[in-house]
Amino acid sequence: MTAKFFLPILLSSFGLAACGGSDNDTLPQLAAAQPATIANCATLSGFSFARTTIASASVVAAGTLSNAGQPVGEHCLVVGRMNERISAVDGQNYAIGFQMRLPKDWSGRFLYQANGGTDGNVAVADGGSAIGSGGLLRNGLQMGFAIISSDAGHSSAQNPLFGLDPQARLDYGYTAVGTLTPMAKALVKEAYGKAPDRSYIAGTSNGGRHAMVAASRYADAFDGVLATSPGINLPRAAVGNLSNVKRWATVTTIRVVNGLPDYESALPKAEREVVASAILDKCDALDGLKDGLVQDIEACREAFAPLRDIPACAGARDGSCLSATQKTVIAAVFSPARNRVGDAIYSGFPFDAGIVQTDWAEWKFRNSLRTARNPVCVGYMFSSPPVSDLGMATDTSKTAAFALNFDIDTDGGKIFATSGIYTESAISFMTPPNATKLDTLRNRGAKMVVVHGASDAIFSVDDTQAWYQGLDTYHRGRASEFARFFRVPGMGHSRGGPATDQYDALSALVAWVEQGKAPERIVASARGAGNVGGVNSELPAGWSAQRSRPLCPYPQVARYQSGDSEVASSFACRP
Ligand SMILES: [Ca+2]
Repeated sequence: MTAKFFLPILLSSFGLAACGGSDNDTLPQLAAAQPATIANCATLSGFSFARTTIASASVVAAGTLSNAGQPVGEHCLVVGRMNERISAVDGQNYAIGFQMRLPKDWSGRFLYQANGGTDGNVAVADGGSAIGSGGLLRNGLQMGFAIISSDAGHSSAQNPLFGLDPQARLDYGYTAVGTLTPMAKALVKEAYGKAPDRSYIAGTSNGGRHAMVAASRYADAFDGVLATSPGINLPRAAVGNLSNVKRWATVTTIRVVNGLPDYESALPKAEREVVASAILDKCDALDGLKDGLVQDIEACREAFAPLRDIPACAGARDGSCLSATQKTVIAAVFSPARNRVGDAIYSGFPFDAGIVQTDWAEWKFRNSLRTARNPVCVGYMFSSPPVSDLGMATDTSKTAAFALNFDIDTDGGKIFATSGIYTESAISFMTPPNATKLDTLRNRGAKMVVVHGASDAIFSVDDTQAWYQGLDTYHRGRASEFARFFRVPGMGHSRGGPATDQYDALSALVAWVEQGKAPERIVASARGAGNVGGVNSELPAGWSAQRSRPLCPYPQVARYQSGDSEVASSFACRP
């Protein structure tokens, strides 16, 4: 007995109490949500909350919205905004715009739908694409969630130059979630006569980042967190991507299209197929089945070497091989982006057959040129001080020049900096503080599911894997008791590619949070011909239209056992 009570004191005296969960505690089981029915939609127009304006509250009839060919049920749409203000920087009006959709028949659950991209747009609060997966068969409204969606503090017209306003930066980074959530829960209480029994946050890409940040900053507010393709280190990812433009430029064959370089000519689809074939030759069978999917990503790291295994051109490039310089460029682009002193600014990427997809090229090539993507994100939103020439907001030739001349030290270093009125660095406002120390979330019984495509070209699955490994280390090898990480072979950024990319991770999360059913696997399907959620045009010939695979919690891998090779039940999740 003495020893039992002495141990925590001893650990504490050595400073170990700061580590994650001890070895003998049991996590609390949260109670399941209970349904309720909305009392009166129209009266919600009179809802009162600090610094909140309700513009409208109106009933949306069943069938007005639909998803996967199914009508969405009757719900109440509440539109409003919070924290209206005039910026001292640009004199513009800012507010955190939102909409809430409250189903008539409510499950008792609240969902914060975290949106993607650079926000600035109140996406329909149906809990659809934000949840992740390609083509959901049921969205959040159909599942009975009361859902909020927001623009995260700026309008689409204020994209991307909202980044010059320090408060708009913070709202985009994290404070919009922190500001809206208490209001949304109060509105739910007014609508249904009780606050949400259980609360969730889910998002994809930047929305996945919002969810990861919430797990760290707002762990008391959410019982379940779903992050798909999360940009955990989004500013670093954008810098890493831009730092590779110079490399691509050395092997670009089409110098100018519509006044801009065609970076995809550095590695067009035919040559990406050569790379994918070389990867599959070495790695496809390592999971027990040659099926066009590399499940055993770790074994593939050992088995595949780009310089050795990608066919080299004897003469000129002809689409069946890569030049020696191309191979060197690929090896560099897939390696961690490093500054001049050798520090990794961003993770590397695993080699995976999904490199063939169109979306891979979008992120690696064209989004480095676009006025809405990497250059303006880094230049206006993440750099302190921001880039002073505002021309990149509208002039693609300027974004292209910024990308081609981007210096990972002098330009990239500004994401770590503060300057004048920009008192928080992008690393501070965009990334989760203490990302692996999720004691608050864990100890209250909340759960977390993270899903990432192995061929995501902008946010690396390896970055998310490194986060999960850090989480597990901090939580003494017991992270899987409250957080699980699923890799999706072949899938690109959020969806698509030669992959089984249709799955319902949100229902898996709810079952874990409310019933204690930890997800030992999540079944994912290919979206072949006839899929009502939307057909994936990039599925290889030879796959069954309904091919299914288990997504396995890291570090487990879907390994073929026996039986029909097109169905998930023929696979086991194993180390
Ligand atoms: Ca395989």
